[in-house]
Amino acid sequence: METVRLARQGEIAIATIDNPPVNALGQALRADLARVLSEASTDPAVTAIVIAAAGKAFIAGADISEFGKPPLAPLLPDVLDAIEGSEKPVVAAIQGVALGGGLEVALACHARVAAASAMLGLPEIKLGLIPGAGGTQRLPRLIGAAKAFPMMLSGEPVSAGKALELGLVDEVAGGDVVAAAVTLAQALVAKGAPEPARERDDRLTAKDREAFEVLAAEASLKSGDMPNAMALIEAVRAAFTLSFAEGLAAERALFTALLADPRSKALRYVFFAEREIARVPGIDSAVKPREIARAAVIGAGTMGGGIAMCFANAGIAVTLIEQEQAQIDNGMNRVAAIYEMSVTRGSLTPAKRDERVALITPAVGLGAAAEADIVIEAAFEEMGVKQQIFGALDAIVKPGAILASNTSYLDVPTIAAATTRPQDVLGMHFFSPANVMKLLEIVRPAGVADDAVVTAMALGRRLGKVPVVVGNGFGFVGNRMLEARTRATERLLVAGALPHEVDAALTGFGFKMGPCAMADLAGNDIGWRSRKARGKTAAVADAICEAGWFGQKTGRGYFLYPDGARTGQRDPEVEALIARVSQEKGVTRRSFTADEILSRLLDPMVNEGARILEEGIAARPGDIDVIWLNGYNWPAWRGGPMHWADTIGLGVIVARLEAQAAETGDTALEPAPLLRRLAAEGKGFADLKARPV
Ligand code: 3H9
Repeated sequence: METVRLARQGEIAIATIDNPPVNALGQALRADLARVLSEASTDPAVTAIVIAAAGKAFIAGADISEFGKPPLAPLLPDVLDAIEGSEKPVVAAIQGVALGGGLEVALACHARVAAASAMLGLPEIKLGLIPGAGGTQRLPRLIGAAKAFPMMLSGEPVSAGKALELGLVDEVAGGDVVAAAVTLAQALVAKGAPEPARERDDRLTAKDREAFEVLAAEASLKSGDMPNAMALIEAVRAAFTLSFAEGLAAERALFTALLADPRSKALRYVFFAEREIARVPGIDSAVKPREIARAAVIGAGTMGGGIAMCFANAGIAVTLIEQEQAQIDNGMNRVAAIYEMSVTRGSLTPAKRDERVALITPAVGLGAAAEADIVIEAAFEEMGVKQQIFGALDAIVKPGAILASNTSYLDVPTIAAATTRPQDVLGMHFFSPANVMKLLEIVRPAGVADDAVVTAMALGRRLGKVPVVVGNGFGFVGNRMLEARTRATERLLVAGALPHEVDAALTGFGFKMGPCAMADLAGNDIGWRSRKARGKTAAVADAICEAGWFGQKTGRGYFLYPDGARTGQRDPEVEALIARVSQEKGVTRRSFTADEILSRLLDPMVNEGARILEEGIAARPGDIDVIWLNGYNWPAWRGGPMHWADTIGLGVIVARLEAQAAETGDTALEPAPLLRRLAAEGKGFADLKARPV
């Protein structure tokens, strides 16, 4: 099928790109574009060419799925060279998004017209790359490096209006963008083609270079673990120091090297994993969501209030319900205070705040949930409480309403059993703070209707979340794996590591926080209570709680937080306490390297992830990775725990787990059968097929 259609409007040829879903520049499109342009160039009846596109995007960039495979001709830089070298003016008619290679196509044209709603950007940096088809050379020539560099460094697209202001487009079309591009093309024919970007150097002044170098120095300080910021600096600098052709070659070499970098591979893997979650194995893609116009949230604590804010922020009316007036007043005050903070910080206007607060109706008593299309229960995490609420809701809410529990650990079918409508009951596990965190685990118990799951997914997206469908099972996916890491932390502390060493290994890996600082922030008493309820112990963590050291809120936990400090300091008393625990257990403490600590923290998580896949609690390894990236701050450039394990090699992970299991006698560390099988077959998690949860 042809991906570019050629039509004529008088003497102007219009090449319309049509390569759904987003006009990515795969090989077929590159070849068709090159062929159509050559046809139009050689047609004596044609005086100018407009490149337009059908669908929601002008062009979303290079086809990311082709990266890492042998390059197929024609290469994009060569197609762009032909466009720019055309003797007949070529005008881009940009509607929707022009991203990456898509914007580079437009930059190679002799002029650009954008629809008012268009967005233009070079987001390659977010994939661990830099523009690779002339973006780093043409954009500085068009708008100056001091403006081009920040656009490429942030990867954020700009609006058509902003693009006009920058000089990136020549015109913003009031009406039809193709018609405007045709008119501009005619005007260019009349006055002779303008200089192509590659021949311009009027913007690359000494002053521009100076301003760029200041920005480059700032950026190199912040570039952290990503090598592509440095490559971007080098490529943009080449626009000043090298000829256009040499600059292009330098850019291409940097781009190609980055393609092979594991950090870029991980980011590209994440791009597709985050889109894959929308396909729920076992549910027909034709199943339609139910309509959600009004919601109710039960429980106005921190979690319930945060969830109500998610609805209000998305423009959906929500009733926030408590048992007593004083509780709902407190809850509404908390919500108001959070909105107020956003106003103070300047991220929300007072008018928007009022709009959002007005969407939240406070109420006392479950009766207020009667008209809701979805009810999310965020009450106390105790089965009896949840069952009572769901039983009562069953008699109140209208038929077809979805009943969701925001439980973090409890058995959803048992909650559903309190109703006469298990087909409408599922879990929607938000993460704290609910109005900020992106992750949403949607728990799909046996017996729930497919359209209820699809509704929860669609709603999650409306709320700006990353919704992942998971199976029912203690702690679902994220918290179950977190528990494996928490147990690993305890083992390390008993064996000889200290809290700051454990945390440093994880922050060195790329996490914002280590497990000890995270426990101190969340409150050590939470885990303590949950362990007690399940008859479990953790000698160090229990001893810290018995001393009353619950974390930041008490000024000390694994670390000391003097005068309300938010960053902890080493605490000699805690370290002595840990040494005492080791002694009581008859353990001779030894030191651990950061690498040893890392493998002891992460390998058990991977093992738990393998069990989760085996039990059908997660549909795909990628789903687990998306959960850890969006709910637990796993560094994106490491691709998530399952991807990370694949990069290490499952055989290595199996051997390390076996050694740990033998050393500690902990059978939970025995490699999961799935992990063993994949390792024995020389495969990775990436080789697994999706299965229904
Ligand atoms: C680049 O251009 C390098 C060049 O400088 C140099 C080259 C030599 N490729 O996100 P959605 C698929 S690097 C392949 O759900 P939305 C996506 O997987 C590239 N596939 O829709 C999904 O497939 P499926 C620079 C792509 O409306 C479907 O399209 N460009 C690509 O929420 C719909 O996507 C970027 O980084 C692609 N480039 O958002 C832009 N893009 O339905 C990346 C999308 O099978 N793309 N797909 O799951 C985006 O930011 C968003 O997809 C976009 C649409 C805003 C376009």
